[in-house]
Amino acid sequence: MKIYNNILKAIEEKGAAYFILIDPDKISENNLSRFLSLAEEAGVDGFLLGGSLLLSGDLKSVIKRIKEESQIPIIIFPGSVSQVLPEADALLYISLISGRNADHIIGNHVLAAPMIKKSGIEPISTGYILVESGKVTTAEYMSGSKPIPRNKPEIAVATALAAEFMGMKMVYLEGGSGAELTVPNEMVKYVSSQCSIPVIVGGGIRDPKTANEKVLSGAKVVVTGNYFEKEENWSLIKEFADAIHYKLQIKV
Ligand code: 1GP
Repeated sequence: MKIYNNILKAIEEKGAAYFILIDPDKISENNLSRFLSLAEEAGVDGFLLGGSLLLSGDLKSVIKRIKEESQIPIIIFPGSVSQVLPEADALLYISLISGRNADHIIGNHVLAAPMIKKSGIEPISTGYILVESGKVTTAEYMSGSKPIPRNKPEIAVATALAAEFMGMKMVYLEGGSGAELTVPNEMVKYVSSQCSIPVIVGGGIRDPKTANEKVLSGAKVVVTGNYFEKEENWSLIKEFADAIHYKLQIKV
């Protein structure tokens, strides 16, 4: 429970936590050191690693590099059972509860459970909810599941409550990586007001203002991925972190 407790602590102290999703296919290992030190300086709370589809990236070696050069926790964001790697600090044990595909709700979890037990990696049970975001995303296509319509926040609330009642520790409202449209603020607000577990929001967040809107709507963890795949954007990591860590700004 160490990493989960650290996330709760970050939420308590900063208002919300900030995770950056690193796609091992896209990160350039040459400049990784600079990226890591910028993330460290900005106070990033965690790196998510993994994805629905990995082509050439070597997840294990990227984790090793990050561990050598950074203190930021590494949380696996598994697209498949093969991404359960003991080198990471924790793993989002995601159950795709907006879909009705049993493999993504429990089947893969059964396959992964003995590996998790053996490795000692911390599983963080998370209800994963895909939200319609303008176009078909990789997560939607690869999982073969329909996202919740944008104008149906009540379905998102009912699904998130089911996750909470099943004992899951967090709920992830996901627009999908590279989403055209982010999860609507109204949906984030409604789900956050009804659920007592932390709500993670990600997908298509490309500026600090939007990140700030998500936390003001009640998100407790904000995830960005695509935006920092371009090195010219790295100078903005701190601005994103400050927009998310809104409690720290109030104190100053
Ligand atoms: C995907 O929510 C994350 O799982 C991040 O999305 O790459 O669009 O920032 P982006």
